[in-house]
Amino acid sequence: MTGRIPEPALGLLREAGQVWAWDGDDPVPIDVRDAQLADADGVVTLLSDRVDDGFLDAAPRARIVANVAVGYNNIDVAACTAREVRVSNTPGVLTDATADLTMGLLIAATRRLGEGERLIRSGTPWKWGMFMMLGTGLQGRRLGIVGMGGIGTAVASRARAFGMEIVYHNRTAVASDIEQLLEARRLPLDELLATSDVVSLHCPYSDETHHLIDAAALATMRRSAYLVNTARGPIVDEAALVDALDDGRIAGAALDVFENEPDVHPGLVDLDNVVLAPHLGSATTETRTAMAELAARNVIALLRGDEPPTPVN
Ligand code: 8YV
Repeated sequence: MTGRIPEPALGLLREAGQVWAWDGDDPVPIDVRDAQLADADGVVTLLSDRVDDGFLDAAPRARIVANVAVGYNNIDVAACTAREVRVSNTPGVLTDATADLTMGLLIAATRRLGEGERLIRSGTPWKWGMFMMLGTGLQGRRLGIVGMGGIGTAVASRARAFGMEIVYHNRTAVASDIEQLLEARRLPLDELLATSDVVSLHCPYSDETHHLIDAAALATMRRSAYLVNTARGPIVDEAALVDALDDGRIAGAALDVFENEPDVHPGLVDLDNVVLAPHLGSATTETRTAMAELAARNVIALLRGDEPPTPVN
């Protein structure tokens, strides 16, 4: 294991075999990692590990790479498949936590909670005012969801409870009973961007979605609209977003992920109309434990000769 994972998952792996886990706070040094990979039959990886040919060369015995994340853009899946190395991820168990955080960010942005916090903590004198720090209500507003998988759908059902109208963009339509339940409509991306009051990103990151939200996409959004990103940073052209926020071409943004994580574009830090969170989408004790257990179960199943429960390849 390239990093520490919650104890219940570690326990599952220890019961099943011999375990080595990097225990440092900094990323595992490459030479230490490679010395361990040399004998590993399975590897548990984190979002911060790049699993490429170099990594796989160091792990000639590995038969599975179990990523503790639903996103697996840190893994060269084709390179793994070419070497008959299985890859698994952790879908499902983090859906609610990520959808909850998305709603938190959405409300923080539209109700200016970050600005309010900073005002009070700065010691600036303030008093209640009829026109003080007015935000935007959600009732009757349109939420445009880009990527209507498990997390996008869970965000939609929460947003319905806040009285929002749902539109979505996805390669395929969601099941008609879910569409009906959410009263959701599938739209082309440009129409979704042009008509939504809040745009929330829930698609995977790939070559296809790199800078999906670029200057041109931002220009089609309403001046009163907000962008929320709890998916992956590079889906958004961060420099273009800073320009759009700076010029008031959109009203605000709330971001849990960044283009060059953990670096954050300095322009974002300077802006008041953006809420920033340090990749907390799945960060609850229960969820991280469930993710790690699922990764452990994938390794154990494969090494016992069974099909892993949540394979990617
Ligand atoms: C995690 C995530 O915080 O699952 C994902 O794809 O981005 C988050 O749930 C992270 O990946 C933990 O490694």
